[in-house]
Amino acid sequence: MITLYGFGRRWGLPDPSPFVIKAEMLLKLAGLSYTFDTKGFRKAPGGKLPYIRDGAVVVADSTFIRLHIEKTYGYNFDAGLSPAEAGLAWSVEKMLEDHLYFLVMHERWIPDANFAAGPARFFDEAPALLRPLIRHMIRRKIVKTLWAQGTSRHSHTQIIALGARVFQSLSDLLGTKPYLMGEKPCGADATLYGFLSGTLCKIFETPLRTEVEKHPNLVAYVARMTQAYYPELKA
Ligand SMILES: N[C@@H](CCC(=O)N[C@@H](CS)C(=O)NCC(=O)O)C(=O)O
Repeated sequence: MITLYGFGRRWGLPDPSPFVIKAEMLLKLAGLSYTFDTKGFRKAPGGKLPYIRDGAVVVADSTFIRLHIEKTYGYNFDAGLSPAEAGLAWSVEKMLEDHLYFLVMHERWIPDANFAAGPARFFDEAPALLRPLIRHMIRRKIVKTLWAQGTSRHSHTQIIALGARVFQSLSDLLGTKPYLMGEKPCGADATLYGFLSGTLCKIFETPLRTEVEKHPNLVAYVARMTQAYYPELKA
């Protein structure tokens, strides 16, 4: 039995982390049984979620989880795609993970109201006296990350403009297809769903969400995926 370690259901999402949603979606798409464990963060290899335990094997990072599933269970997430289509799907995935991720992170962690409504709540269980300090320290780490990566060197208008371009390209790519590359979900759909559902999350006030909402096909995609894979969550 596989154990998936994530943060857990929050904010009306399968998980606050798009990478955890991706990993869970990959397990679902491959039809593998798994249990979801929300207590694994302290033991996370590399200090990040998601990771999985599969028997004696521990695999960290959503992309390596995908490779593990492909190798160990012989599941081809991109079956039926041409090499060019699979290459495009992989590129879209990496645009989301290595570009959009930081725009979303900015919107969740930097505006005070969004931080208070979302990430600050991660530390609600910390001892009351230490809680403000822990919140401050972790937020400072994110501020440094966003500066080093470059996103917070842009104005807010520029950050939203970058996001708008991402959503326009995703909407154009998806078109009227049910899934990113056609009639059935491929590997990158796991990632696309993780990021779009996270950006549409209603607890955050951000123009990034408005930019997604300008594209009815993206909104419908998230509703369709939620209905199909997380019927317990309201679409
Ligand atoms: N490349 C990793 C990224 C995972 C990741 O960035 N996880 C974040 C949550 S979205 C995390 O666990 N951060 C905790 C930390 O940095 O302390 C993957 O694909 O799994």
